[in-house]
Amino acid sequence: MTLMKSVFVLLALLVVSTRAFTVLPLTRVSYISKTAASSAFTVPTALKSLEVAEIPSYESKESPKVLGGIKIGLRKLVVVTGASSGLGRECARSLVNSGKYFVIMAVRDVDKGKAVAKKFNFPENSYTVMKLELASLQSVRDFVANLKAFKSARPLTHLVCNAAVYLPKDPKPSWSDDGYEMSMAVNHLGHFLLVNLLLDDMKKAKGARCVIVGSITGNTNTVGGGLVYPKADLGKLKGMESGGKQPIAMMDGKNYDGAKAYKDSKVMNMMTVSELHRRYHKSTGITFSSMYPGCIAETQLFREKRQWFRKIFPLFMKYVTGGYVGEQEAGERLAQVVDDPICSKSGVYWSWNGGAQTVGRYDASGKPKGAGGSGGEIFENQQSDAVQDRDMAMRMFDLSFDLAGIS
Ligand code: NDP
Ligand code: PMR
Repeated sequence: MTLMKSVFVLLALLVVSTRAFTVLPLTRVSYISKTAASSAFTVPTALKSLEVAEIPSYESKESPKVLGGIKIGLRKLVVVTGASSGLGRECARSLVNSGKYFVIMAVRDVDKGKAVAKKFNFPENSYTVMKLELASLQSVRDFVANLKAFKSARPLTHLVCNAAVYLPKDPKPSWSDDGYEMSMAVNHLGHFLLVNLLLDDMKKAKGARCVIVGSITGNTNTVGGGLVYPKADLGKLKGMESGGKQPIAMMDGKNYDGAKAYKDSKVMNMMTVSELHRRYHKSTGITFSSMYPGCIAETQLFREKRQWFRKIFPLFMKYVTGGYVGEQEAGERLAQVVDDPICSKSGVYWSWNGGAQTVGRYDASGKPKGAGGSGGEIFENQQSDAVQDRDMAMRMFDLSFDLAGIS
C-alpha cells in the first residue's frame, strides 16, 4: 500500500468518529421541513405542457406557445451550464421531467449534450442544446447572442451556473483562450460574465432565479473544507489585482496548485452570489442562490484522479463521512433550488442534512421508477467567515468585472 493510501485509510478511521459533520458546517442557521422541501418537486409520468397554465406567464407580448419554432407551452425558460454530465445533466433531467421548464442545455460539446437528451428521452419540445465554451469569454458572449436570438423577446426566467473543471494533478497551469488559469476561468470568470450579460433580461421575468453551484470544500468552517489541504484562500487577491493573466495562475498571487485553484474558484462562486444578492436583488427582484449538493463522488469531476481513488472515494463518502449523494438525487437537489417556492429567498447558500438515498430512482432508459423528491432536509447553510467577508467579496467582484472585460 502506498503512503498516500495509508494516509487516506488512517484519516478515514479518524473521520468515523466525526460522522456527525456530514455536510454540516460547524454551526448551521435554520432548517426547513423535509415535507415542505420534497413535496414541491414530483416527477410527472408524462409532459402536459398545456396544463401548466398556473405558471406565471411572461410579461412579453409574444405568444408563449412557440419559441424559435419550437412549441414550449407556458414553460419557464432555464439555462443549465454543463448539462452534459453529472450534476448539470441530472438537474436538466429533473427540470425536463417536471414538465414546467424548457431547458437550454449550455454545453461545450454539443454532440455530447444531444446524446444525453436522446439517452434520457427528453421530449422534443422540452429542450435545446447550445454551445457554450466557458474557457472563452468570446464564446460566452456568442452564447448570449444566440440565446437572445432564439428566445426572441421572452425573458430568461432561470439560470443555473453549474459547469466546472477540477485539475488537481496538473503540475503546471493550463490557460483559457483569454490567458486565465483554467479552473478560475471556467468555474468563475465565464459564469461571472454570463450572469452579468443576462441580468437585464432576467429582471423582466417574474420570479427569476440565478443559481451558482458552490461547495463545502471552499468553506473552511467544515471538515471537508477546513481539514483537507490545500485549503481555499484568496489571500489578498494579489493575483487578481495584477491582472490575473498568464503567467499569474493563482488569485492570491502564489504558486500554482490545481486543487487549490478549484477550491478558490468555488469561494469566488459563493462570494459572487452573495454580492449579486447585495447589489441587485432589490432592484431586479431576481433570487440569487448558491448551494452544496453533497459529495457526488462518482461524477466526471474526478476524471484526473487515479483509479484507486475513484473506487474508494464513493465508499469513503458513503460509509465513513456520510456526505455521499448520488448523481440523480444531487440533480433533484439543484432542481429544487431552481423550482421550489421555499427556495425563493435570495442570498442563501442551500445544503441538505445528509439523508441521501444511495439507490437510483430512474431505470436505465431514464424513466422514473417512482416519485421524485430528495432525501435529507434542505437548510440554509452558513458559509465560512472567509466566504462571508464583505470587503473581499466586493473587491473580488469589482476585479472580476475587469478580468471579464465588462465595462
Ligand atoms: P462533471 O465533470 O460531471 O460535470 C461538469 C460539467 O461542466 C460537464 O458538463 C462539463 O462538460 C462542463 N464543463 C467543463 N469544462 C467546461 C467548459 N470549458 N465550458 C463549458 N462547460 C464545461 O462534474 P460535476 O457534475 O461533479 O460538477 C458540477 C458542479 O458541481 C461543479 O460546479 C462542481 O464544482 C460542483 N460540485 C461537485 C461536487 C462533487 O462532489 N462532484 C461537490 C460539490 C460541488 P463535458 O461534459 O463536456 O465534460
Ligand atoms: Mg473530502 C468529513 C467530511 C468530508 C466531506 C463532506 C468531504 C467532501 N470530504 C470530507 C472529509 C475528507 N475528505 C477527509 C477527512 C479527507 C482525507 C482522507 C478527504 C479527502 C479528500 C480528497 C483527496 N476529499 C476530497 C478529495 C478530493 O479530491 C475532492 C476535492 O477536494 O475536490 C475539489 C474531495 C471532496 N471532499 C468532499 C467533497 C464534496 C469533495 C469534492 C469536492 C468539490 O467538488 O468541492
